[in-house]
Amino acid sequence: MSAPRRLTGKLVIATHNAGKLREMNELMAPYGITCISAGELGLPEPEETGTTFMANALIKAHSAASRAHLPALADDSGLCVDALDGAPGIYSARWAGESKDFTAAMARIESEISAKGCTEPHQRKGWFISALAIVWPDGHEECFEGRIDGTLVNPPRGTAGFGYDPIFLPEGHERTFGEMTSEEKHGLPADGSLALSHRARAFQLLAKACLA
Ligand code: ITT
Repeated sequence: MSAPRRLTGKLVIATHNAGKLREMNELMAPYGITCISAGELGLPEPEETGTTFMANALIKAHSAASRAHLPALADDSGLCVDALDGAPGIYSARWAGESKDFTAAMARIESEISAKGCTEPHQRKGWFISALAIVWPDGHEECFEGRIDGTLVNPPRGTAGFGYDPIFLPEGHERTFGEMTSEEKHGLPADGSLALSHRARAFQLLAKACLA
């Protein structure tokens, strides 16, 4: 196996999700890479036809890299609920519909798990996954995945973050992602220990492999 390819110069952040874009910009900030968003370049949103998080991350990164003629980083992520056999999973964005209504998507999760009688914390387990793919214009790919386990709370708590953050209580913590600062949710510990969020954990692997 060859060594991972290093990232230098400019990088397209291939997302149209403002919350993810902010987190990815914050994660990249210390590394001296010039980040340009898919929105700034007017890139289209490709159809996510994959059946896994990584397949969809690769679809988005290939689409952006070939159009922008630059390396592109995409994230495909989502919330998986144990009691719902892993749903919404890769359909996490789609559960919020065209209007991106995550209040409704969180209410749907709550109604589906309460219909199954899941009231105790141990019956309300879930996990976030982030699949990160970097694709270069010549088609080279580097892939990384991060996961954080937790419990789903009701009612939702906090207004920070985005998406499903207000219902996700990461294991070992007393505040949801929606109640945490961005530094607490996805900051990279200076001592190199494991970061908290799924995206930060995937990014730690990416940084080790592809950033100086
Ligand atoms: P792009 O494809 O343009 O990146 P998207 O929102 O469609 O944006 P996904 O297909 O990966 O992205 O959908 C993942 C959804 O899962 C996303 O819309 C969020 O609602 C949710 N999600 C992912 N990471 C999250 C996080 O850190 N906190 C809260 N919700 C998250």
